[in-house]
Amino acid sequence: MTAVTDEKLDKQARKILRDNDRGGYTVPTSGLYPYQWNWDSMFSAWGIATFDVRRAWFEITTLLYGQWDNGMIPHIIFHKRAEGYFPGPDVWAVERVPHTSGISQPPVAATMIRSIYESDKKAGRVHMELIYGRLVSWHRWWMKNRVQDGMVAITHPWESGRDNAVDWDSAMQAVDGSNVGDYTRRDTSHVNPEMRPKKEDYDRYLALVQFSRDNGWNEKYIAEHAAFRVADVGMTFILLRACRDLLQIAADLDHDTPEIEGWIETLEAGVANHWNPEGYYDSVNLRTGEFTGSLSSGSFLCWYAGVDPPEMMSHLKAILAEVRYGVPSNDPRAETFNPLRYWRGPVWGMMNALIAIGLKDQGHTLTAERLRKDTRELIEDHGFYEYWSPVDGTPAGGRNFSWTAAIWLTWAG
Ligand code: 9WN
Repeated sequence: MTAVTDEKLDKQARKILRDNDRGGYTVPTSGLYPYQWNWDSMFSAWGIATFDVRRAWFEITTLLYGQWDNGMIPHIIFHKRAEGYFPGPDVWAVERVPHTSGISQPPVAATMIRSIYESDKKAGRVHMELIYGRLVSWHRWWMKNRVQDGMVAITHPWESGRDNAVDWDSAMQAVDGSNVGDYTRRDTSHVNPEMRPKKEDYDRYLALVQFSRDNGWNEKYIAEHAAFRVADVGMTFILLRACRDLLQIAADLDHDTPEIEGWIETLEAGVANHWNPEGYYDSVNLRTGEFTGSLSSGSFLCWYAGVDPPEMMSHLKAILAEVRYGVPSNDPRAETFNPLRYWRGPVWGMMNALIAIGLKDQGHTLTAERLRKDTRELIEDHGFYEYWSPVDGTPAGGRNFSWTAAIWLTWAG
């Protein structure tokens, strides 16, 4: 890789983030995802901060416009009308402005914001002071409503950010998708349907939205009665990491820390409950108490959360030996593996960034570097795609993707 090509890709990455700017918030990609998505937006802010830190703070502020009074930060903020995505605000039927979805998404915000703040300590302090309380109330919402036995529960596969991952297969069997009525998907008109979740998945996704909507997004009721409730191993690791970063922010701003320290203790204890006796971190179907039997990319976020069992490194090495480009979102030796179907096999650049950050923190620098090199090559050879085949690098999903551009500027490039 020459410096000239590097510069060209840097320029392209910045252009993608600017082109995907809708006036204060960044869409994941034009067409396929025309609104502000929670974790995408925080990756975007991280990337934008490398060339326009004021705009990065604004990105964070617009995400927080969508925060509910109970602290929840929704997975989509529908700031203004846009065509081409289903389900839109009418399906979620959340009565507030701006309209939002009714579920959340992986809380990478505190981690990304800490990094932006570290790079903009002086001028950024005023922003940090302003949003700190909102971050705390979001974390408090997770701890109060979603933490069970120290593990983070999701109420919908979309909440995990890893929509059709194998982790949800067994739990989704209990969801009846046969009565959701007629609807028209829009995703399959933007990208190849073979690279997206199947119709039977979508029927169930909608059934879960309708159930929670019809029950007024009441967390207590949903916790007791919804068919689907899974302790997501990726989510537990992400929240644990985010709490550690929030603690550092709190200390820096001179705020009290015992509450956050308590959350960290709870989640650290919960990590043990994700340990499948087969020898790896796994999600747990909370309706049956059974492990989901999936060694997926969520499991490999352990290092990102500061957890480093030798077994996980052996698994990662075995999996990396099977594919040309790591980390696949599903175990390539599993029957369910599909190299192009979304979260059932493809490699995702932003997951690689999180996994590699963790590996590096824990001193596994060579493996972290392999992930960076793989990701660089995928972007250099094909462009800023949503995801790729880990087998041969075939690009898939949306093009000119914001978080792929962001991780190029911050980590891969
Ligand atoms: C549903 C926007 C989002 C990402 C998720 C990814 C995908 C949405 C969809 O796109 O999910 O939220 O319609 O497929 O799985 O991680 O935030 O990029």
